[in-house]
Amino acid sequence: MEQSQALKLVKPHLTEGRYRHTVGVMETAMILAERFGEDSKKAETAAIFHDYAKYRNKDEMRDLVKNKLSRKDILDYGSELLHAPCGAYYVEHEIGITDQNVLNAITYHTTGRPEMSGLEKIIFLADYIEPNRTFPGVDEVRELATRNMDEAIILMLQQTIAFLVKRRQLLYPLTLETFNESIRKQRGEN
Ligand code: DGI
Ligand code: FE
Ligand code: FE
Repeated sequence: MEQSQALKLVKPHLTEGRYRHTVGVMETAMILAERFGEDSKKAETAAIFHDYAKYRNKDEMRDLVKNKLSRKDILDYGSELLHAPCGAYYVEHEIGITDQNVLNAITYHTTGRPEMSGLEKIIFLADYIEPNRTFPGVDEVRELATRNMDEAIILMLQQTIAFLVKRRQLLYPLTLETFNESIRKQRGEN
């Protein structure tokens, strides 16, 4: 699908600020794809639709994860996590995207997962470092992302988990598994 066409389809689902974020994720993801030898067209598509369900009805999404997506466990960790797996479902069924790697990149963009594909890593990271993000520590992750995607992801997970702990938010087990696996892999490589 043409970039302009995809952006036109996602726009009515987002606020103005969220649309700006989406364009930032798209541009960042395409740069990362070039840099790390991944398919930049898939990165573009996954990025454009990654937050497609951000503002969907929460009860509808709770019903969807419970009954259609077999991800019932997500319901115990607050409502912020719903938009990722539900977004992939809606994008498949409403937009007609069928590429499983693109759909997985959307499903896992908030938590990551162990053994992510290159495309999944790119969307996970681009969502965090796109130019409109201003969290403390984001520049260090941006710097690492210029040369080592796995190191950038470790720092991003470290900061995200610390942020959640500080606010006494529940940690979703998959977020922790992603972190643990990244650390194990890094140790194996050193
Ligand atoms: O949708 P975005 O704002 O662009 O970014 P995102 O999809 O990464 O969502 C960020 C939100 O997800 C943020 O409010 C923190 C939350 N989150 C990420 N990992 C976890 C989590 N929330 C809980 N409770 N547990 C997690 O492990
Ligand atoms: Fe998101
Ligand atoms: Fe996002």
